[in-house]
Amino acid sequence: MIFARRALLPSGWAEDVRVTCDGGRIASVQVGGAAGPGDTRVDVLLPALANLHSHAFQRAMAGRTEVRARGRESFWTWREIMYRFLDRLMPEQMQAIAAMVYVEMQEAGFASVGEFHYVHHQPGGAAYADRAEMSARIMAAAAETGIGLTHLPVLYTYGGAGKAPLAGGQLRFGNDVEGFAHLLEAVRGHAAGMKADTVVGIAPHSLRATCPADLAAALPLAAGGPVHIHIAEQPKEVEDISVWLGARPVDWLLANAPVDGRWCPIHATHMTAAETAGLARSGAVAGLCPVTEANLGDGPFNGPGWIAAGGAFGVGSDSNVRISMVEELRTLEYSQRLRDLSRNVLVPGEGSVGAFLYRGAATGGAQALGRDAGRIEAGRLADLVALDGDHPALCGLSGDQLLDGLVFAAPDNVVTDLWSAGRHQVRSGRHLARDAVVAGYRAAVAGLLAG
Ligand code: NGQ
Ligand code: ZN
Repeated sequence: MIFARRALLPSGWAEDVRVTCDGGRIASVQVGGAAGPGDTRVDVLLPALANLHSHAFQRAMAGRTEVRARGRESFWTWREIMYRFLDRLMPEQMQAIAAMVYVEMQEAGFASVGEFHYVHHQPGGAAYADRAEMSARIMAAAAETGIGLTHLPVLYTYGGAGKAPLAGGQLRFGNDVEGFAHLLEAVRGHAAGMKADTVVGIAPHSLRATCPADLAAALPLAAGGPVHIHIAEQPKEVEDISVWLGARPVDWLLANAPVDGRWCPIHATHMTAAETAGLARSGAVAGLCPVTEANLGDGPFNGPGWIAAGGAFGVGSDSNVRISMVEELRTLEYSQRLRDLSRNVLVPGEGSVGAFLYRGAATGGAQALGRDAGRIEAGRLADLVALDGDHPALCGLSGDQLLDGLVFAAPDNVVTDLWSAGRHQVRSGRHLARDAVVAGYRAAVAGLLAG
């Protein structure tokens, strides 16, 4: 049971709110009552966000790709380094790194993660004895940390647009559709042993890593679950797809795939006005990763166009170079201000930017992960985060202004408590498994460096 001095409910802000949970879900929400004995007392209670896009292993590359040298200045040269890095990664290292990432996510205020997972095979491309060995490692990390997992095994068949062959580090990703179906079967077998809020979806990596026929054949394998795909992140990708398929990536997708509310196009950075409106109206959730998009030099999202068309959105930490819920939302808005030479861009009409971004990312992120969460109301998963409203960054703020303080002024450590489907993993700002997970992470990084 949780007793909050203030809580953000679907109807708005409320005071003295008691939330009871049962089986990972919110059982009741009572407003204006008193705390019960043994209640966890918190100050500000919010629906916790989903982190809708993560490649956990990339966390261990943070700080290793920021030196400028000739041939090291683009997304594509970053990707070369990333491929070399992952080519040494062993299953136990994958697990240790993912556990660290999930601890950091929960401490930052994310209750769940969409793990967009493509390192399936051994270096060189041979399958592990258990085809889903690496997925099982991701699940073990989720189980150890208690984060809510939406696992998104990736279909990655080709090395580039026009069915180019896989090369180098990409060999670890490779599956044809038949191999992918086998992988999914094994993944679902492992997932059956996980907590009930675990979700399995699919992720055709990008249009360049699949082809029209394979994409059509793979989509039914989602079986009603989420479908995530990288799209239009870099200008070169837009050019390559336009040359190959005769249309820009988002135009092509809208014309050739049944894009709807189960879909989460990741990045969607380089879109025309018509693509922006069309994709927004499809009901798909834009999977925005503002910190990584800044780090990789992708460009700013067309926020005003997306919002004008009523588009849903959520945020993810993608490369995990930095894991911070507040920085994702902050960077999203600041990317718009820097481009438009304007203030308070991401809100329809008039109103609080922090409140619009937070509420939108809460419901959009949950939708993208196939998670019945994003609002504090009976029946939903208990994905909850508590903040210290007395923190210097927040004291004196209330109502939606508190969310403006959170998004624009607060450090991560305003988070005091976090529950993932009712699992109370962060208390007094610290994840319960932090010490053991940090030790495992340090050992994994040392092992990678020694290799
Ligand atoms: C990824 N990252 O899947 O991690 C990609 C690079 C690729 C971003 N698109 C790999 N930011 O494109 O093949
Ligand atoms: Zn990605």
